[in-house]
Amino acid sequence: MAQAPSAADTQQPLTIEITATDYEFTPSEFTVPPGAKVKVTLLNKGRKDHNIQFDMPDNQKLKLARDIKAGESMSLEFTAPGPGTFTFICPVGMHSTIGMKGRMIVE
Ligand SMILES: [Cu+2]
Repeated sequence: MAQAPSAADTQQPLTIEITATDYEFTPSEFTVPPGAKVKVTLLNKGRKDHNIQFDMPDNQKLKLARDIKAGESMSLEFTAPGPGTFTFICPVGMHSTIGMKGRMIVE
């Protein structure tokens, strides 16, 4: 009889969908459990290019492989760190200073 796959093998990532407009993320806050597999999909519904960059522990920055254009979407997968609050921003131009920021709460 075949062995059942372990929980780790079958764990599906938690999918978080975030919409980028000029110049806002919706939602701008989400919560995930520590150590969870997370898949963030950014959908660009603005006119400008956008990206999403997470400030992770140890000064690590995680962002999409490239800025995405209007109408495009792209995903980023990572493992949630330990408990805490982690900011994310749009690293394109000055977008973060005019509103493109949010936070990921790990708890
Ligand atoms: Cu942007």
